[in-house]
Amino acid sequence: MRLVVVSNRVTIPDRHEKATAGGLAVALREALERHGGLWFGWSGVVGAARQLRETQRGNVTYAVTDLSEAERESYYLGFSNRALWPIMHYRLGLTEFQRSDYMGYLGVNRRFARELAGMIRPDDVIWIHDYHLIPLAAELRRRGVTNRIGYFHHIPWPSADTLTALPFSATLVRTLAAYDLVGVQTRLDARNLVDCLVMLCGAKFDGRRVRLGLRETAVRAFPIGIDVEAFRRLAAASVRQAATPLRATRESLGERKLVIGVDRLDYSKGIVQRLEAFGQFLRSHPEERGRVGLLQIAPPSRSDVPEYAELDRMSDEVAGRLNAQLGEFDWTPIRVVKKAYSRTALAGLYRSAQVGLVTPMRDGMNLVAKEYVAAQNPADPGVLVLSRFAGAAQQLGEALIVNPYDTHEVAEAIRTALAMPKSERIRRFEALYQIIEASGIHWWTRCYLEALAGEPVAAEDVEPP
Ligand code: ADQ
Repeated sequence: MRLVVVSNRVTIPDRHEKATAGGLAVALREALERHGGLWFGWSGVVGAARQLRETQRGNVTYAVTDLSEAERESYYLGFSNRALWPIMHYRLGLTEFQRSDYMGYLGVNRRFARELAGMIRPDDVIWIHDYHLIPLAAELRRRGVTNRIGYFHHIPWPSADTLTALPFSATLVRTLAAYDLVGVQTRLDARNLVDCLVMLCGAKFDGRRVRLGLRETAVRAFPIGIDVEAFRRLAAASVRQAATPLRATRESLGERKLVIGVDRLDYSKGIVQRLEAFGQFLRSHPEERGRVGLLQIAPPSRSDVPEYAELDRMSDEVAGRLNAQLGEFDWTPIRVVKKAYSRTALAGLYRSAQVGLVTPMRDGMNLVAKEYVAAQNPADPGVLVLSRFAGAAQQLGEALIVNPYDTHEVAEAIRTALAMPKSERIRRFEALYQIIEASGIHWWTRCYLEALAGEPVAAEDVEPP
Protein backbone atom coordinates (compact mmCIF):
# COMPACT_ATOMS: atom_id res chain seq x y z
CA MET A 1 0.00 0.00 0.00
CA ARG A 2 1.14 3.57 -0.69
CA LEU A 3 0.21 6.25 1.82
CA VAL A 4 -1.18 9.59 0.67
CA VAL A 5 -1.33 12.33 3.31
CA VAL A 6 -3.29 15.51 2.70
CA SER A 7 -3.07 18.53 4.98
CA ASN A 8 -3.78 22.22 4.66
CA ARG A 9 -0.09 23.18 4.82
CA VAL A 10 2.79 21.14 3.52
CA THR A 11 6.35 21.97 4.44
CA ILE A 12 8.91 20.33 2.20
CA PRO A 13 11.94 19.36 4.32
CA ASP A 14 15.38 20.63 3.28
CA ARG A 15 17.45 18.01 1.58
CA HIS A 16 19.86 17.78 4.52
CA GLU A 17 17.43 18.53 7.29
CA LYS A 18 17.78 16.27 10.29
CA ALA A 19 14.56 15.10 11.92
CA THR A 20 13.85 17.15 15.02
CA ALA A 21 12.29 15.62 18.10
CA GLY A 22 8.57 15.00 18.16
CA GLY A 23 6.11 16.81 16.01
CA LEU A 24 3.28 15.57 13.88
CA ALA A 25 5.05 16.54 10.64
CA VAL A 26 8.04 14.36 11.50
CA ALA A 27 5.84 11.39 12.44
CA LEU A 28 3.86 11.68 9.23
CA ARG A 29 7.04 11.99 7.21
CA GLU A 30 8.32 8.80 8.84
CA ALA A 31 5.09 6.96 8.06
CA LEU A 32 5.30 8.18 4.46
CA GLU A 33 8.93 7.03 4.22
CA ARG A 34 7.97 3.61 5.55
CA HIS A 35 5.14 3.04 3.11
CA GLY A 36 6.39 5.19 0.26
CA GLY A 37 4.08 8.06 -0.24
CA LEU A 38 2.69 11.31 -1.41
CA TRP A 39 2.02 14.42 0.68
CA PHE A 40 -0.37 16.90 -0.88
CA GLY A 41 -1.54 20.34 0.23
CA TRP A 42 -1.06 24.10 0.19
CA SER A 43 2.50 25.35 -0.29
CA GLY A 44 1.88 28.30 2.03
CA VAL A 45 2.40 30.60 -0.97
CA VAL A 46 -0.31 33.02 -2.06
CA GLY A 47 -0.10 33.85 -5.74
CA ALA A 48 -1.78 33.84 -9.07
CA ALA A 49 0.04 30.87 -10.62
CA ARG A 50 -1.57 28.01 -8.66
CA GLN A 51 0.11 25.23 -10.61
CA LEU A 52 0.95 21.96 -8.88
CA ARG A 53 4.63 21.45 -8.03
CA GLU A 54 6.19 18.12 -7.15
CA THR A 55 9.38 17.58 -5.17
CA GLN A 56 10.92 14.20 -4.41
CA ARG A 57 12.65 13.56 -1.08
CA GLY A 58 13.72 9.95 -0.60
CA ASN A 59 10.66 7.77 -0.74
CA VAL A 60 8.22 10.67 -0.53
CA THR A 61 6.73 12.93 -3.18
CA TYR A 62 5.60 16.35 -1.97
CA ALA A 63 2.93 17.85 -4.23
CA VAL A 64 2.02 21.42 -3.37
CA THR A 65 -0.28 24.01 -4.83
CA ASP A 66 -0.58 27.75 -4.14
CA LEU A 67 -3.74 29.56 -3.09
CA SER A 68 -5.02 32.69 -4.76
CA GLU A 69 -5.51 35.73 -2.54
CA ALA A 70 -9.29 35.21 -2.73
CA GLU A 71 -8.93 31.55 -1.75
CA ARG A 72 -6.73 32.37 1.22
CA GLU A 73 -9.24 34.96 2.36
CA SER A 74 -12.34 32.77 2.04
CA TYR A 75 -11.12 29.21 2.58
CA TYR A 76 -8.28 29.71 5.06
CA LEU A 77 -8.82 32.95 6.98
CA GLY A 78 -12.58 33.01 6.48
CA PHE A 79 -14.45 29.74 6.83
CA SER A 80 -11.61 27.67 8.39
CA ASN A 81 -10.33 30.17 10.92
CA ARG A 82 -13.17 32.62 11.52
CA ALA A 83 -16.02 30.09 11.47
CA LEU A 84 -14.89 26.48 12.02
CA TRP A 85 -12.02 27.13 14.47
CA PRO A 86 -14.06 29.20 16.94
CA ILE A 87 -17.23 27.10 16.79
CA MET A 88 -15.29 23.87 17.22
CA HIS A 89 -13.68 25.47 20.29
CA TYR A 90 -17.16 26.32 21.66
CA ARG A 91 -16.71 30.05 21.00
CA LEU A 92 -20.02 30.94 19.39
CA GLY A 93 -19.49 34.63 20.11
CA LEU A 94 -16.38 34.67 17.92
CA THR A 95 -17.89 32.63 15.08
CA GLU A 96 -18.31 34.71 11.93
CA PHE A 97 -20.11 33.14 9.03
CA GLN A 98 -20.06 34.51 5.48
CA ARG A 99 -21.65 32.58 2.65
CA SER A 100 -18.87 33.67 0.31
CA ASP A 101 -16.28 32.19 2.70
CA TYR A 102 -18.13 28.87 2.78
CA MET A 103 -18.31 28.85 -1.02
CA GLY A 104 -14.56 29.55 -1.14
CA TYR A 105 -13.94 26.70 1.33
CA LEU A 106 -15.92 24.26 -0.81
CA GLY A 107 -14.19 25.61 -3.92
CA VAL A 108 -10.68 24.94 -2.58
CA ASN A 109 -11.71 21.44 -1.44
CA ARG A 110 -13.11 20.81 -4.92
CA ARG A 111 -9.92 22.05 -6.58
CA PHE A 112 -7.70 20.01 -4.23
CA ALA A 113 -9.81 16.92 -5.08
CA ARG A 114 -9.43 17.60 -8.80
CA GLU A 115 -5.66 17.98 -8.54
CA LEU A 116 -5.21 15.05 -6.19
CA ALA A 117 -7.52 12.58 -7.99
CA GLY A 118 -5.18 12.43 -10.97
CA MET A 119 -2.33 11.28 -8.73
CA ILE A 120 -4.17 8.52 -6.87
CA ARG A 121 -3.24 4.90 -7.57
CA PRO A 122 -5.56 1.96 -6.96
CA ASP A 123 -3.65 0.68 -3.89
CA ASP A 124 -3.31 4.07 -2.18
CA VAL A 125 -4.63 4.67 1.31
CA ILE A 126 -5.52 8.34 1.78
CA TRP A 127 -5.22 10.13 5.14
CA ILE A 128 -6.69 13.63 5.29
CA HIS A 129 -5.92 15.98 8.17
CA ASP A 130 -7.98 18.60 9.92
CA TYR A 131 -10.91 20.93 9.65
CA HIS A 132 -9.77 22.79 6.54
CA LEU A 133 -10.44 19.66 4.50
CA ILE A 134 -13.61 18.06 5.90
CA PRO A 135 -15.43 17.82 2.49
CA LEU A 136 -12.36 16.58 0.59
CA ALA A 137 -13.31 12.87 0.64
CA ALA A 138 -16.82 13.63 -0.64
CA GLU A 139 -15.26 15.57 -3.52
CA LEU A 140 -12.85 12.71 -4.23
CA ARG A 141 -15.70 10.18 -4.21
CA ARG A 142 -17.57 12.38 -6.67
CA ARG A 143 -14.58 11.98 -8.98
CA GLY A 144 -14.74 8.21 -8.70
CA VAL A 145 -12.05 7.63 -6.07
CA THR A 146 -12.93 4.36 -4.29
CA ASN A 147 -9.78 3.99 -2.16
CA ARG A 148 -9.90 3.82 1.60
CA ILE A 149 -9.98 7.38 2.91
CA GLY A 150 -9.52 8.43 6.52
CA TYR A 151 -9.88 11.78 8.25
CA PHE A 152 -8.31 12.93 11.49
CA HIS A 153 -9.79 15.92 13.28
CA HIS A 154 -7.10 17.57 15.41
CA ILE A 155 -9.34 20.03 17.24
CA PRO A 156 -12.38 19.43 19.49
CA TRP A 157 -15.69 18.33 18.00
CA PRO A 158 -18.47 20.26 19.77
CA SER A 159 -21.97 19.10 20.66
CA ALA A 160 -24.61 18.96 17.92
CA ASP A 161 -26.46 21.78 19.66
CA THR A 162 -23.42 24.05 19.37
CA LEU A 163 -22.53 23.10 15.82
CA THR A 164 -26.03 23.73 14.44
CA ALA A 165 -25.46 27.45 14.95
CA LEU A 166 -23.16 27.22 11.94
CA PRO A 167 -25.14 27.60 8.71
CA PHE A 168 -24.81 24.57 6.43
CA SER A 169 -23.48 22.49 9.35
CA ALA A 170 -25.69 19.50 8.44
CA THR A 171 -24.40 19.57 4.86
CA LEU A 172 -20.83 19.75 6.07
CA VAL A 173 -21.28 16.96 8.64
CA ARG A 174 -22.90 14.76 6.00
CA THR A 175 -19.70 14.88 3.92
CA LEU A 176 -17.98 12.92 6.72
CA ALA A 177 -19.87 9.84 5.54
CA ALA A 178 -17.56 9.76 2.52
CA TYR A 179 -14.74 8.58 4.84
CA ASP A 180 -14.08 5.00 5.88
CA LEU A 181 -12.61 6.14 9.19
CA VAL A 182 -13.02 9.37 11.13
CA GLY A 183 -10.57 9.81 14.00
CA VAL A 184 -10.84 12.36 16.78
CA GLN A 185 -8.80 13.09 19.89
CA THR A 186 -11.12 12.00 22.72
CA ARG A 187 -14.15 9.88 23.41
CA LEU A 188 -16.15 13.03 24.09
CA ASP A 189 -15.29 14.31 20.61
CA ALA A 190 -16.27 10.93 19.13
CA ARG A 191 -19.61 10.98 20.96
CA ASN A 192 -20.31 14.54 19.81
CA LEU A 193 -19.41 13.75 16.23
CA VAL A 194 -21.64 10.67 16.16
CA ASP A 195 -24.46 12.73 17.70
CA CYS A 196 -24.06 15.27 14.90
CA LEU A 197 -24.26 12.58 12.22
CA VAL A 198 -27.30 11.01 13.87
CA MET A 199 -29.17 14.16 14.84
CA LEU A 200 -28.34 16.46 11.92
CA CYS A 201 -28.17 13.91 9.12
CA GLY A 202 -30.34 11.00 10.26
CA ALA A 203 -27.46 8.48 10.33
CA LYS A 204 -27.72 5.15 12.20
CA PHE A 205 -25.08 4.16 14.74
CA ASP A 206 -24.37 0.61 15.95
CA GLY A 207 -21.84 1.44 18.67
CA ARG A 208 -18.86 1.47 16.33
CA ARG A 209 -19.93 2.43 12.84
CA VAL A 210 -22.16 5.14 11.52
CA ARG A 211 -24.38 4.22 8.59
CA LEU A 212 -25.61 6.95 6.26
CA GLY A 213 -27.17 6.00 2.94
CA LEU A 214 -25.00 3.29 1.42
CA ARG A 215 -21.87 4.22 3.34
CA GLU A 216 -20.45 2.99 6.63
CA THR A 217 -17.97 5.09 8.57
CA ALA A 218 -16.03 4.06 11.67
CA VAL A 219 -15.67 6.81 14.27
CA ARG A 220 -13.03 6.38 16.95
CA ALA A 221 -10.81 8.27 19.36
CA PHE A 222 -7.05 8.23 18.74
CA PRO A 223 -5.40 10.51 21.32
CA ILE A 224 -2.35 11.99 19.61
CA GLY A 225 1.02 11.84 21.35
CA ILE A 226 4.62 12.99 21.02
CA ASP A 227 7.97 11.29 20.47
CA VAL A 228 8.56 10.93 24.21
CA GLU A 229 11.98 9.31 24.07
CA ALA A 230 13.38 11.83 21.59
CA PHE A 231 12.06 14.73 23.65
CA ARG A 232 13.37 13.25 26.89
CA ARG A 233 16.81 12.91 25.33
CA LEU A 234 16.79 16.51 24.10
CA ALA A 235 15.89 17.77 27.58
CA ALA A 236 18.50 15.59 29.29
CA ALA A 237 21.17 16.74 26.81
CA SER A 238 20.39 20.38 27.51
CA VAL A 239 21.65 19.87 31.09
CA ARG A 240 25.08 18.82 29.88
CA GLN A 241 25.61 21.51 27.25
CA ALA A 242 27.38 24.73 28.17
CA ALA A 243 25.37 27.44 26.42
CA THR A 244 21.73 26.41 26.54
CA PRO A 245 18.47 28.19 27.25
CA LEU A 246 18.21 25.96 30.32
CA ARG A 247 21.46 27.28 31.75
CA ALA A 248 20.74 30.86 30.71
CA THR A 249 17.29 30.67 32.28
CA ARG A 250 18.67 29.22 35.50
CA GLU A 251 21.30 31.97 35.66
CA SER A 252 18.78 34.73 35.04
CA LEU A 253 16.47 33.29 37.69
CA GLY A 254 19.01 32.71 40.45
CA GLU A 255 17.15 31.01 43.29
CA ARG A 256 13.78 31.94 41.88
CA LYS A 257 11.33 29.34 40.69
CA LEU A 258 9.88 29.29 37.21
CA VAL A 259 6.35 28.69 35.96
CA ILE A 260 6.17 28.19 32.19
CA GLY A 261 3.46 28.53 29.53
CA VAL A 262 4.09 27.68 25.86
CA ASP A 263 1.42 28.18 23.23
CA ARG A 264 0.69 29.59 19.83
CA LEU A 265 -0.85 33.01 20.48
CA ASP A 266 -4.46 31.82 20.15
CA TYR A 267 -7.56 32.69 22.16
CA SER A 268 -8.31 28.98 22.62
CA LYS A 269 -5.14 28.63 24.71
CA GLY A 270 -6.34 30.85 27.57
CA ILE A 271 -3.18 32.97 27.70
CA VAL A 272 -4.75 36.17 29.03
CA GLN A 273 -6.75 34.22 31.64
CA ARG A 274 -3.50 32.45 32.64
CA LEU A 275 -1.68 35.76 33.14
CA GLU A 276 -4.57 36.95 35.29
CA ALA A 277 -4.44 33.72 37.30
CA PHE A 278 -0.73 34.21 37.93
CA GLY A 279 -1.47 37.76 39.09
CA GLN A 280 -4.14 36.38 41.41
CA PHE A 281 -1.67 33.85 42.79
CA LEU A 282 0.76 36.66 43.67
CA ARG A 283 -2.01 38.73 45.26
CA SER A 284 -3.31 35.77 47.31
CA HIS A 285 0.21 34.73 48.36
CA PRO A 286 2.30 37.88 48.75
CA GLU A 287 5.05 35.83 50.42
CA GLU A 288 5.74 34.32 46.96
CA ARG A 289 6.49 37.72 45.39
CA GLY A 290 10.07 37.93 44.25
CA ARG A 291 10.46 34.16 44.59
CA VAL A 292 8.83 32.98 41.38
CA GLY A 293 8.24 34.21 37.83
CA LEU A 294 6.02 33.25 34.91
CA LEU A 295 7.61 32.84 31.50
CA GLN A 296 4.99 32.79 28.75
CA ILE A 297 6.26 31.89 25.29
CA ALA A 298 3.66 32.69 22.64
CA PRO A 299 4.63 33.17 18.99
CA PRO A 300 1.90 35.03 17.06
CA SER A 301 -0.23 33.02 14.64
CA ARG A 302 -2.99 33.95 12.15
CA SER A 303 -2.29 37.65 12.69
CA ASP A 304 -4.57 38.49 9.73
CA VAL A 305 -7.62 37.44 11.76
CA PRO A 306 -8.73 40.44 13.90
CA GLU A 307 -9.32 38.38 17.08
CA TYR A 308 -5.68 37.31 17.02
CA ALA A 309 -4.38 40.85 16.62
CA GLU A 310 -6.61 41.82 19.56
CA LEU A 311 -5.23 38.96 21.67
CA ASP A 312 -1.69 40.08 20.84
CA ARG A 313 -2.49 43.54 22.17
CA MET A 314 -4.42 42.25 25.20
CA SER A 315 -1.67 39.90 26.35
CA ASP A 316 0.88 42.75 26.27
CA GLU A 317 -1.52 44.99 28.13
CA VAL A 318 -2.36 42.48 30.87
CA ALA A 319 1.28 41.45 31.38
CA GLY A 320 2.29 45.12 31.51
CA ARG A 321 -0.41 46.00 34.02
CA LEU A 322 0.38 43.05 36.30
CA ASN A 323 4.11 43.73 36.16
CA ALA A 324 3.51 47.37 37.03
CA GLN A 325 1.18 46.49 39.91
CA LEU A 326 3.05 43.55 41.38
CA GLY A 327 6.70 43.85 40.26
CA GLU A 328 9.67 45.26 42.16
CA PHE A 329 12.71 47.15 40.91
CA ASP A 330 14.69 43.89 40.94
CA TRP A 331 11.92 41.43 39.97
CA THR A 332 9.56 41.22 37.00
CA PRO A 333 6.82 38.69 37.72
CA ILE A 334 5.77 37.97 34.12
CA ARG A 335 7.86 37.69 30.98
CA VAL A 336 6.04 37.27 27.69
CA VAL A 337 8.21 36.27 24.75
CA LYS A 338 6.49 36.27 21.39
CA LYS A 339 8.67 34.06 19.28
CA ALA A 340 9.15 30.43 18.32
CA TYR A 341 12.04 28.44 19.76
CA SER A 342 13.79 25.28 18.58
CA ARG A 343 12.71 21.94 20.04
CA THR A 344 16.01 21.79 21.92
CA ALA A 345 15.49 25.19 23.47
CA LEU A 346 11.91 24.36 24.44
CA ALA A 347 12.96 21.05 26.01
CA GLY A 348 15.53 22.88 28.16
CA LEU A 349 13.04 25.55 29.17
CA TYR A 350 10.41 22.99 30.17
CA ARG A 351 13.00 21.19 32.27
CA SER A 352 14.01 24.34 34.09
CA ALA A 353 10.41 25.12 35.09
CA GLN A 354 8.97 23.84 38.38
CA VAL A 355 5.44 24.27 37.04
CA GLY A 356 4.05 23.70 33.53
CA LEU A 357 0.93 25.81 33.18
CA VAL A 358 -1.23 24.43 30.36
CA THR A 359 -4.62 26.03 30.70
CA PRO A 360 -6.46 26.22 27.35
CA MET A 361 -10.14 27.18 27.38
CA ARG A 362 -10.57 24.30 24.89
CA ASP A 363 -8.00 22.19 23.07
CA GLY A 364 -8.19 19.09 20.91
CA MET A 365 -5.31 17.43 22.76
CA ASN A 366 -2.49 19.89 23.62
CA LEU A 367 0.95 18.50 22.98
CA VAL A 368 2.70 21.03 25.20
CA ALA A 369 1.31 19.19 28.25
CA LYS A 370 2.96 15.97 27.07
CA GLU A 371 6.21 17.71 26.08
CA TYR A 372 6.43 19.29 29.53
CA VAL A 373 6.16 15.88 31.22
CA ALA A 374 8.63 14.24 28.82
CA ALA A 375 11.24 16.94 29.51
CA GLN A 376 11.27 16.63 33.31
CA ASN A 377 14.15 15.38 35.41
CA PRO A 378 12.79 12.10 36.84
CA ALA A 379 14.70 12.64 40.10
CA ASP A 380 13.24 16.11 40.69
CA PRO A 381 10.30 16.66 38.34
CA GLY A 382 8.10 19.71 37.96
CA VAL A 383 4.32 19.67 38.25
CA LEU A 384 1.86 19.93 35.37
CA VAL A 385 -1.20 22.13 35.92
CA LEU A 386 -3.67 21.19 33.19
CA SER A 387 -7.03 22.51 32.02
CA ARG A 388 -9.88 20.04 32.17
CA PHE A 389 -10.87 21.33 28.71
CA ALA A 390 -7.70 20.07 27.01
CA GLY A 391 -8.15 16.65 25.40
CA ALA A 392 -4.95 15.68 27.25
CA ALA A 393 -6.81 15.90 30.57
CA GLN A 394 -8.73 12.74 29.60
CA GLN A 395 -5.45 10.85 29.80
CA LEU A 396 -3.39 12.85 32.27
CA GLY A 397 -5.49 12.65 35.43
CA GLU A 398 -2.37 12.80 37.65
CA ALA A 399 -1.75 16.40 36.63
CA LEU A 400 -3.38 19.10 38.77
CA ILE A 401 -6.59 19.47 36.78
CA VAL A 402 -8.15 22.94 36.79
CA ASN A 403 -11.01 24.92 35.31
CA PRO A 404 -9.31 27.76 33.38
CA TYR A 405 -12.40 29.96 33.75
CA ASP A 406 -11.82 29.97 37.54
CA THR A 407 -8.89 32.34 38.15
CA HIS A 408 -8.78 31.54 41.87
CA GLU A 409 -8.68 27.80 41.26
CA VAL A 410 -5.77 28.14 38.82
CA ALA A 411 -3.99 30.47 41.27
CA GLU A 412 -4.34 27.89 44.07
CA ALA A 413 -3.12 25.09 41.78
CA ILE A 414 0.04 27.11 41.09
CA ARG A 415 0.55 27.44 44.84
CA THR A 416 -0.08 23.68 45.38
CA ALA A 417 2.32 22.79 42.58
CA LEU A 418 5.11 25.02 43.94
CA ALA A 419 4.70 23.61 47.44
CA MET A 420 4.31 19.96 46.45
CA PRO A 421 6.70 17.57 48.25
CA LYS A 422 9.23 15.81 46.06
CA SER A 423 7.79 12.33 46.75
CA GLU A 424 4.39 13.37 45.42
CA ARG A 425 5.92 15.12 42.42
CA ILE A 426 7.81 11.94 41.54
CA ARG A 427 4.74 9.75 41.99
CA ARG A 428 2.63 11.97 39.72
CA PHE A 429 5.41 12.34 37.16
CA GLU A 430 5.93 8.58 36.91
CA ALA A 431 2.22 7.96 36.35
CA LEU A 432 2.06 10.66 33.66
CA TYR A 433 5.25 9.55 31.96
CA GLN A 434 3.99 5.99 31.70
CA ILE A 435 0.87 7.17 29.92
CA ILE A 436 2.56 9.46 27.42
CA GLU A 437 5.18 6.80 26.70
CA ALA A 438 2.53 4.14 26.04
CA SER A 439 0.63 6.36 23.62
CA GLY A 440 3.35 8.24 21.73
CA ILE A 441 3.23 9.59 18.22
CA HIS A 442 4.44 6.36 16.57
CA TRP A 443 1.77 4.37 18.42
CA TRP A 444 -0.75 6.91 17.16
CA THR A 445 0.19 6.74 13.47
CA ARG A 446 0.36 2.94 13.65
CA CYS A 447 -3.07 2.59 15.33
CA TYR A 448 -4.69 5.00 12.94
CA LEU A 449 -3.25 3.41 9.81
CA GLU A 450 -4.08 -0.10 11.02
CA ALA A 451 -7.65 0.96 11.66
CA LEU A 452 -7.82 2.69 8.27
CA ALA A 453 -6.52 -0.40 6.54
CA GLY A 454 -9.33 -2.29 8.25
CA GLU A 455 -7.03 -4.24 10.55
CA PRO A 456 -7.91 -4.84 14.19
CA VAL A 457 -6.47 -2.17 16.45
CA ALA A 458 -4.33 -3.64 19.20
CA ALA A 459 -4.11 -0.66 21.50
CA GLU A 460 -6.62 -0.51 24.31
CA ASP A 461 -6.90 3.25 24.30
CA VAL A 462 -8.57 3.26 20.93
CA GLU A 463 -12.21 2.83 21.77
CA PRO A 464 -15.52 3.59 20.21
CA PRO A 465 -17.50 6.35 21.92
P1 ADQ B 1 -1.92 23.38 18.20
O1 ADQ B 1 -3.13 24.21 18.47
O2 ADQ B 1 -0.86 24.03 17.41
O3 ADQ B 1 -2.32 21.99 17.51
P2 ADQ B 1 -0.46 21.94 20.44
O4 ADQ B 1 -0.98 20.56 20.51
O5 ADQ B 1 -0.20 22.49 21.78
O6 ADQ B 1 -1.39 22.99 19.70
O7 ADQ B 1 0.87 21.91 19.63
C1 ADQ B 1 1.68 23.01 19.54
C2 ADQ B 1 3.08 22.61 19.11
O8 ADQ B 1 3.76 23.80 18.78
C3 ADQ B 1 3.84 21.94 20.25
O9 ADQ B 1 4.61 20.90 19.73
C4 ADQ B 1 4.71 23.06 20.79
O10 ADQ B 1 5.94 22.64 21.29
C5 ADQ B 1 4.92 23.92 19.57
N1 ADQ B 1 5.12 25.31 20.01
C6 ADQ B 1 4.25 26.09 20.66
N2 ADQ B 1 4.83 27.28 20.95
C7 ADQ B 1 6.07 27.22 20.47
C8 ADQ B 1 7.20 28.14 20.47
N3 ADQ B 1 7.15 29.34 21.03
N4 ADQ B 1 8.33 27.74 19.89
C9 ADQ B 1 8.40 26.53 19.32
N5 ADQ B 1 7.41 25.63 19.30
C10 ADQ B 1 6.26 25.98 19.87
C11 ADQ B 1 -3.52 21.35 17.08
C12 ADQ B 1 -4.63 21.25 18.13
C13 ADQ B 1 -4.12 20.57 19.38
C14 ADQ B 1 -3.54 19.20 19.04
C15 ADQ B 1 -2.55 19.31 17.89
C16 ADQ B 1 -2.08 17.95 17.38
O11 ADQ B 1 -5.15 22.54 18.44
O12 ADQ B 1 -5.15 20.42 20.35
O13 ADQ B 1 -2.88 18.65 20.17
O14 ADQ B 1 -3.12 20.00 16.78
O15 ADQ B 1 -3.18 17.15 17.04
